[in-house]
Amino acid sequence: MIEFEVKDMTCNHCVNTITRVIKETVPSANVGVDLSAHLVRVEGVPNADSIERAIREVGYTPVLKS
Ligand SMILES: [Cu+2]
Repeated sequence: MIEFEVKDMTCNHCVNTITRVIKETVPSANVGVDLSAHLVRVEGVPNADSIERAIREVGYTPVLKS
């Protein structure tokens, strides 16, 4: 499981945008979001890099948590 903190994810619109772009990047990914904690959890992706890049490309600032 990969986990990002995305502090500028602040509402359901952000959640929808981020979830969509992750699914566009890896259609089989499982995405879980905790909006109040600003956390995005992704399962089923080969590495964090492409997901991190995709989230940045739609305007957010993900920080990979280990
Ligand atoms: Cu928002």
